[in-house]
Amino acid sequence: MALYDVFGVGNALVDIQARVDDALLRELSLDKGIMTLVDDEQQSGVLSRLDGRPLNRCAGGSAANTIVALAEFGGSAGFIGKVGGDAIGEFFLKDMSDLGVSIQVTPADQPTGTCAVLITEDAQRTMLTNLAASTSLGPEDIDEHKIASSKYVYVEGYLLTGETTKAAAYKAFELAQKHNVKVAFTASDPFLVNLIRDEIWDLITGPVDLFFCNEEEAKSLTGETDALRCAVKIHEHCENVALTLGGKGSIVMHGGEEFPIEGVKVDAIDTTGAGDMYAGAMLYGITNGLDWRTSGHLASHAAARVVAQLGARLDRKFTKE
Ligand code: 26A
Repeated sequence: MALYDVFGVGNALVDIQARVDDALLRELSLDKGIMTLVDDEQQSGVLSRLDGRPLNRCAGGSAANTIVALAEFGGSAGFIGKVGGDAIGEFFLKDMSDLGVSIQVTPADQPTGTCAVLITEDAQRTMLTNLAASTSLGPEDIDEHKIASSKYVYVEGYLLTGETTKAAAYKAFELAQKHNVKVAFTASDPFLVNLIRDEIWDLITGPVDLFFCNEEEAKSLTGETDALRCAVKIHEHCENVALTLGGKGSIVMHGGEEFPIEGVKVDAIDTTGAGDMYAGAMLYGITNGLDWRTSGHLASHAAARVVAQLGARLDRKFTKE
């Protein structure tokens, strides 16, 4: 009997969210809707520009959000990541464990990573990520027993951007295969697909049992212009595919069958974490006896709800800065 439905491996970040106007993005020379990597100094500079605005803080990181979603649905979930031995790191640990996530985090010498999430009127999120301690997650941090005790291991594509975090990801794949644990993987970001397209093909043809991607990532990966053709092409290589289409719903592929999942209409407030929530709800469904179509519906509804509120979680309680 598996102890955990899903064990996630990812960057442990604390999100600091603020609502901003387009003018501030222009002043900071930021392209709207994308993620930019920053260092300590740049992050402090951006955060100081947010002085006086209400800021919300919560444990973030893409895979961590997915794991939290799964825990919120009542699934048994665990997470492996790396924080610094600082107050922000403690905040991350407490925030995750309060939600019932079994967490295995080895403290690093660097400060805990942060993500400034700037939310504009049009519900888009622009992220500045200072990975800091997260970058030192390595293969030695991947606990074989935890992986072996799970139904699925969930790995974020973002890990493939760093040398040691990439080795950690491959260690997780290797241990999952050794113990017959399934692997779910998310493409994470269109920039990543452009950067390592061939490697992503190798992964989805190899260890990955369930692949999550959005429309932009799928198009970049396959070179197709039609979402369904993208899904079919990916499914030729990968057992299970969940391709999200934003407000238009999603396409789930399983066993040669295609399940189109219609979108759920909402007044969008903040798209942060919509894809993470989708993956969390989907993984909850398939590890708790729901079929693929039903899991897809659950995921679409959960993602729509998260878009209709601030932050990456359902019914979240914010901690004021
Ligand atoms: C390697 N990078 C850039 C990242 C991230 C990240 N999670 C992992 N690695 N940059 C931003 N995030 C997280 O994405 C979530 C929304 O999907 C943010 O913490 C945010 O909660």
